[in-house]
Amino acid sequence: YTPGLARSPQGDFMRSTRTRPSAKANGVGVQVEDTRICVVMVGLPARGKSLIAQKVVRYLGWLSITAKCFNVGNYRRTNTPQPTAAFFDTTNKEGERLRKAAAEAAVTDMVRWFRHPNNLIAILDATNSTKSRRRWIKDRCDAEGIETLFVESKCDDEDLIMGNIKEVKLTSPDYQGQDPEEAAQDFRQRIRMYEQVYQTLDEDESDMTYCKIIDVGSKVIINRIQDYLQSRVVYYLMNLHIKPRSIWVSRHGESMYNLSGKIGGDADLSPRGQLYAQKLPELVKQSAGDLPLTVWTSTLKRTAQTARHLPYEKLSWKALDELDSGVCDGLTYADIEKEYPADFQARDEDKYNYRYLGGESYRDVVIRLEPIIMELERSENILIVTHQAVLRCIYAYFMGSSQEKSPWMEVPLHCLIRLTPRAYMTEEERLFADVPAVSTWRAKGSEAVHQDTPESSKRGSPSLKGQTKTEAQIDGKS
Ligand code: ADP
Ligand code: FDP
Ligand code: F6P
Repeated sequence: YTPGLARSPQGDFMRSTRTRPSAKANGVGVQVEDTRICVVMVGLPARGKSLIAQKVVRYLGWLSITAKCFNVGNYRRTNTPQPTAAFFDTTNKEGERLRKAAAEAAVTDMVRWFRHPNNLIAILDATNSTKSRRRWIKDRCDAEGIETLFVESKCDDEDLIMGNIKEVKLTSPDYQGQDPEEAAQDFRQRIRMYEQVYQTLDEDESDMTYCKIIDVGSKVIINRIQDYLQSRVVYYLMNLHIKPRSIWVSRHGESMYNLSGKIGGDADLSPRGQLYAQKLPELVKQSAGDLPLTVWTSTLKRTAQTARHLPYEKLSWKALDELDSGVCDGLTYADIEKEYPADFQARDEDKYNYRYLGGESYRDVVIRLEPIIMELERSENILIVTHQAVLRCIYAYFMGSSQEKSPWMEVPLHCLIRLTPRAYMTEEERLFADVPAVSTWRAKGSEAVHQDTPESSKRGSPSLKGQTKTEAQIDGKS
């Protein structure tokens, strides 16, 4: 018997074995399938394919669905590190041979990767811009019993494409050490080479499963979406946008329960917590200026009280309520260690998967936060006032933090975190209100230190006061 580990750490979205081919329902009402899917990106260069691929991998990883991106450009760089546009001319026989070799190497590695039973979704990130190339990939996957989902990004907005080239392509290793203006012209010329042979997904390919995203999602065409995982990926893609925006997250102000070291509950703010609530509008203004914002809170009193002076539209979500600590609700960590010693230890050993008796695990919280993430992807500037565990889960989605680390992350009270999605990564900024608060953080294997948050926790990594810091380069192209 392992306290709290009622469910396999494989997770709620994973099938339990590969020998059961049909769809089945799991404990939280989410259907999972016994499928392996190769998501094949399609489109001219600088259409956001890599950005989409990396976001999908991060989203699926957050949901414990093992996914990996195979970027053909990285394979091509091993044989041709810094090609000029002429390399991509389809009349260039040697170029064609080397590009095909790179695609072969990526597909071979991908097929090998799929042999591991936990590996479910691969993204083959290349232009895959001709019908013959796509047919070849489909045949390779069919032979291995791997489903294919073609995802095309089609966009002809010349200004947007030039903007994309300047934003991401000039820093590519392909152009390292080169003059930016010449590099931009060469990349534009590279795109022209692809334009000569590019074939958009069309009726001839109606036997294929595909999703065609036109003009950054203003129109989406889907064909033959077959199962749960495919529709999940497509639904996610339909919600993405690229408008510049930020997401601000804060824990509620210090509560009376925080002061006494108790977990859970629905306590009021302490006097210091109320002071944070008063200072929050100024802190937000300092970071967001006059940007329009919507505030999301949980349904618990301490978040509503924290948000009450904020002059923005507010929405409260049950899904943002704190991790349910079940029979331990209202106890201190010291009480739990005394009354439920085996549980206390089990939680330390595997905090992400440990489920409180009659309560939740971090894994459970991630599952219930999924609609919040989807809504966040659709939205623009949002400020979320929530709780320690929930904030860690939302942060983990944006920063790609691991399941081992994220439940232990230190998030001091009275601190506002700004997350700004950029191409291939999320930028982080932390701002502290000058209002002391108790520390609710407990390091793995230690006693809870029931004292005010020390200044060092605000200064040391990753809490750079008021400075911009990139926490994680999410699976960036090398
Ligand atoms: P590709 O892999 O197609 O060469 P990248 O992913 O490297 O392109 O390009 C990233 C850039 O594309 C970013 O500036 C991002 O804002 C932009 N972008 C993201 N999604 C789309 C889309 N659906 N259509 C056009 N541009 C997009
Ligand atoms: P990437 O932007 O990912 O670097 O520029 C287009 C490019 O990808 C090349 O670097 C890469 O060699 C090629 O696409 C891979 O796609 P194809 O195999 O379809 O040419
Ligand atoms: O102590 C504040 C609190 O939000 C509790 O209500 C909750 O149980 C706890 O933090 C979650 O943090 P951890 O998972 O580190 O115990």
